[in-house]
Amino acid sequence: MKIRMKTMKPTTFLARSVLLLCATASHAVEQTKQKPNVLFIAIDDLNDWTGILKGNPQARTPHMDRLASQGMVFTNAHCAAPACGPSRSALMSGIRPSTSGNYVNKNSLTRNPILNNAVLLPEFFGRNGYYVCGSGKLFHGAHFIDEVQGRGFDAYYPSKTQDLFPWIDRFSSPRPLNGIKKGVSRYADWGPYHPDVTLEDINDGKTAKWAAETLLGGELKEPFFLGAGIFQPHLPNYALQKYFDRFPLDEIEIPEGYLEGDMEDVPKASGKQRHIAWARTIRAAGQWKHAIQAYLASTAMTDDLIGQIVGALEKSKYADNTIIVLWSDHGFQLGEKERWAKYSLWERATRVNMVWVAPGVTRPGSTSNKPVNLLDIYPTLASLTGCDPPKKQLEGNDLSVLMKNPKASWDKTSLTTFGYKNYGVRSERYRYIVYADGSEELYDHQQDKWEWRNLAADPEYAEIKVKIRKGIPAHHEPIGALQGAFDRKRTAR
Ligand SMILES: [Ca+2]
Repeated sequence: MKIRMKTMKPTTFLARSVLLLCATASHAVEQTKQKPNVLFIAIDDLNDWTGILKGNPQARTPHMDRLASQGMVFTNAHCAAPACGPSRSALMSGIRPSTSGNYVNKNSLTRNPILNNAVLLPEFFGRNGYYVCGSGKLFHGAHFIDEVQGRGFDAYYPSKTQDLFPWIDRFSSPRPLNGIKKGVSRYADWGPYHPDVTLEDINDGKTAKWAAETLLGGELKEPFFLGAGIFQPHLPNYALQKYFDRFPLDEIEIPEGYLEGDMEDVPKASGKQRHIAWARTIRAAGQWKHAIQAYLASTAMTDDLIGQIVGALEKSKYADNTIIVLWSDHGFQLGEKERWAKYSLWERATRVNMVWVAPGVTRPGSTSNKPVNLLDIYPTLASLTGCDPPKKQLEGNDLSVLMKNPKASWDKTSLTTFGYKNYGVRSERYRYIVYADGSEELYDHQQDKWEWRNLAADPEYAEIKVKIRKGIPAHHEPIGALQGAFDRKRTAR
C-alpha cells in the first residue's frame, strides 16, 4: 500500500492509516495462526512399565509405543519431584521445588508467592494468543479444585471448579475389592468395575472422549493448547474386566528390580521421606501379583484412551500443525526396595515417560538418553511455538536442541527433589542421592540398572561424586505454605 502523504487530506490520511493498521493487525493474526497447536497429555503415576521405556516386558502399551515411533522419546527423563503436587507445580511454573519451596503434596500453589506470581503454562499460552482448554488431571487434583480453578484456561471440562473424580462407584462387590481393610489407605485398592460399565462411563474415558470430540469437531480457535490429563494408573487401579483379562494372574511376574535385602546399604535417611510400608501389607495379604496385574491393566486402559485422543488428532484437520507432548508426572515402585509408592529418589520413582512429536522438528523413531527433566517441558514448548518465555522464571532447558540433533553436546544433569534438601541427580550414567543429613547413595546404571549396589562410600568414585554434585542447587528454599484444604483437614488427591 502506497500512501502519498503530501497530497492527501487529513481525513483521507486518517482513513488510510486505519486501513494500514488493520492490514498490519491482520498480518499479525496471520502470523499467530501459523503458530503450532499443542496437545498436552498427562498421565498420573505411570512408571517405566511401558513399551516406550521397557521397564517391564509384561506391559502392553501399543498406542503409546506407536506415538513414540512417530517422534522422539527421552529415555532418561525424570520428574522434578516424585509426587503429584510438586511435580506438576514445577512443570506448570518451570520453577524447581528448591527455588519455590513447593516440595510435597500438601504444599500450596497459590499461597506460595513465588508460584502464584509466576506465569503458569496455561496462562503463558493465553498471553501468546492461544485458545487454552483442558480436562482431567493436569494440575494436582486438590490444587486444581481448591486453588488454581481453571486459571489461564478459556474452557475446562466439565468446569473450572469441578474436575473429574478419579473413579466411579459401580462395582459388583463392596470396596475394598482387594479385601485389604487395614494397613493401607482407601486408595490402595484394585479390581474390575461392574460388567455394565463402559470406558465412556469412567471419568478418564470422559476426558479422552472430550479431547477426541473437541479435536474432531474442528471448531477450535487456532492456535490452541489442549490439555488432557488421565488419572490412571494412579491408585486405586479400577479398570474394566477386559483389561485384567489381558494379564492372566498366573503369568504375572514380581518386579525384576526386586532384591531381598536391598535396603541394607541404603542410608536410614531415605526412610524419613514419606515411606509407605504398604508393600509389607500387600504381600502379607497375598495381593502382590494381583496389584501388579491391576497396575498393568490400568496402564493398558490408559493406553487405549491415549490411542483415542491421538487417533482423533490424526484424523482432525490439526494433525500437521500440532505438537504433541506426552508425559507422566513421576514413576512408582511396586515392591522394589520394600516400597509401594512414589515418594522416593530412586530410579523407578523418578523416571518418567516423555514423548514429543513436533512436526518438522522431531524425527520419527528418534531417542535420546541425555538426562532431562519435566521442568524442561515449559521452555521447550516456548521454543517450539516461537513464544518468548517469561523472563527470569524458567529453570529448565530447551530440549529442541536435542530434537534437532540427538548427538548435540549436553553437559546437564537431571535433578529430582523430595522434601527439603533431599536431592537425586541423574547423569547419563550415574544416579547420586544426598539427603538433608548428608548421607549419600551412588549407583552406576551401566552396571547396575536396579540400583542394588550403593557405591557412595567407595573412594574410587570420589571424583565422579564431585562432578555429579554440581547438579545440586545452591539455594534451598524453606518449605512453603500449606494448602488451604489441609488446614480444613480434607483429603488430598
Ligand atoms: Ca502422580
